[in-house]
Amino acid sequence: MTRSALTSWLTAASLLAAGPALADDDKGKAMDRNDDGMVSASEHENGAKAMFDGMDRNKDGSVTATEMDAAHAARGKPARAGEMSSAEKIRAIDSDGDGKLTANEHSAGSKSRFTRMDTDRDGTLSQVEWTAGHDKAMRKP
Ligand SMILES: [Ca+2]
Ligand SMILES: [Ca+2]
Ligand SMILES: [Ca+2]
Repeated sequence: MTRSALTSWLTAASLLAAGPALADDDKGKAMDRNDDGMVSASEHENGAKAMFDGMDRNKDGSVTATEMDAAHAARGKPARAGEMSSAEKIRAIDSDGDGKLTANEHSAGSKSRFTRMDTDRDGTLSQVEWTAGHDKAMRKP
């Protein structure tokens, strides 16, 4: 890790301590609870659950594209060019195809994403795996 990468990593970690408003790119770092530089499966699962709860604004147990858009807007991070829209992100893991995500659909989707991102299959995501995998996951096919 270069010094500047380490610095931004540490900055993100301290931003997390300051508040829940996180940019997409900082999510991997935010999930790294024990600060060992790796995201374990359980850290990833907890992070995904917290993300889901944060997006489910009306607390009806499911997340719609509108809610996901609102969550992104609240973080000041609308979808970037070339990135999937909220509707597309939902469609990718919406197993019953009703256009919204339940907590189960979201957790199953994030688990399979974790497996795909863990390219060396050691059960944790390094910063490199996270960055590469996340960029790929968010890009339009
Ligand atoms: Ca909802
Ligand atoms: Ca669904
Ligand atoms: Ca790994």
